[in-house]
Amino acid sequence: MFIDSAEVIVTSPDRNFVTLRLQTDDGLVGLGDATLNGRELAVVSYLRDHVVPLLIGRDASRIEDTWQFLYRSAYWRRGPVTMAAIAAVDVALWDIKAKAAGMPLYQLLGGASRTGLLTYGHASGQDLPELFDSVRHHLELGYKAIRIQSGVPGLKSIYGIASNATFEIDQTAEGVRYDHEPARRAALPFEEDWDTRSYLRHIPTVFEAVRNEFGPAIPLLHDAHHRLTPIQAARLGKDLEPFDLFWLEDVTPAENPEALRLVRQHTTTPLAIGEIFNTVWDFQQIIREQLIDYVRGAVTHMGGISHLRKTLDYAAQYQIKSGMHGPTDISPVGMAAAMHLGLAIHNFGIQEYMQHGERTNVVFEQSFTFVDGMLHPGERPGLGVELNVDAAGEYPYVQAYLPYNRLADGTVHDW
Ligand code: KDG
Ligand code: MG
Repeated sequence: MFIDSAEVIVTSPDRNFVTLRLQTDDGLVGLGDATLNGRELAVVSYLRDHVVPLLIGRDASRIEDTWQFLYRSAYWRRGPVTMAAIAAVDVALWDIKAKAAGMPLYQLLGGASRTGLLTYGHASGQDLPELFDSVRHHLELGYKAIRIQSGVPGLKSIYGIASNATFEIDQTAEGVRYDHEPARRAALPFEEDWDTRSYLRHIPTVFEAVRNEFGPAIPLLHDAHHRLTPIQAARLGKDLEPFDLFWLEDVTPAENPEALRLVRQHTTTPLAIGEIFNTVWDFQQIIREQLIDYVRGAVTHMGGISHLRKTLDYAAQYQIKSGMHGPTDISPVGMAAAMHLGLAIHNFGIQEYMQHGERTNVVFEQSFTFVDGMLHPGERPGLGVELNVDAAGEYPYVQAYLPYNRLADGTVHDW
């Protein structure tokens, strides 16, 4: 079973996606997601110019060997572009192997450890009435766990609020709905504003109101999106303790994960981190020292199923669970890979699931189900996702950037 063709397909039905499509000499097709939000074309070039030529003629069954070859032969290791490119190859090869075996991929990963995957959705609002409506909407959709993001008085536009999002494409078209897609289709990144003191004062009042309205039982999550210093993060964790969060995410920036030591000393609020991490080595210390409770790594950005599985197996030894990143910038191919892995591993925690738009669901034909707040990848051989190449061709790449933050005095701040 040899790799006969390797194609990198960029499509932008509701947003940009980069997909690697491998085909073997016996006609099996494997897909891998290589989408890196706002930097998509860098991965396209990495794949087209430097990886695809190495794949043609390779034995498609040698997944681990191909991973090690791509990782080690480049010399320049790690980083989001490299690891997204390797992830796409890895996932496409797993897809092919499972199709060759005639099994859904989770069977090759050890079979199902559960009947479905608990998910969380994104509720948000500029103010409490808008937020409560959004929580109710998510409950109606079946979600059993909900992330809460709120506007902050005095700030015009901040991360995570669906009603902030503006798009060049027609987001009001029937069927097109994203909870929150932060990347905007424009030539320059959009500027948002930030004030940590206002945020720290406001967020505990939001959780108090949500608990009063919706009760103590529902698992609630929150994303601080890399904006706090360790001591600020410690205070937020402490202030949120009465509201029993499922997790508090990305409290400090990714560069110093050991900063979580200080946070940990002050709070029992569970911590999740790692959506922008790329390798097991980024997680090594914080897993070993038990500084986190959930690994946020995505298959798409962590070198694929092979490498994220190793990371999660390591985490399992320390009672740390998965919380795989699942925003809309993970394509349906990346989401399917996450679902198969999540179904198979023992230390699954929760899966983020934001739901793609209608056009995306036409370009990517999928077999997963979402019933009563639980995802399941389905029983089709492989990942259970097929790329409709003709439909993909109707939506060429559109330049889009993630926003960035400035403080009131004009200083650039972490976004
Ligand atoms: O591309 C950036 C988004 O994926 C990110 O902002 C979403 O933080 C995020 C989350 O937790 O889903
Ligand atoms: Mg996040």
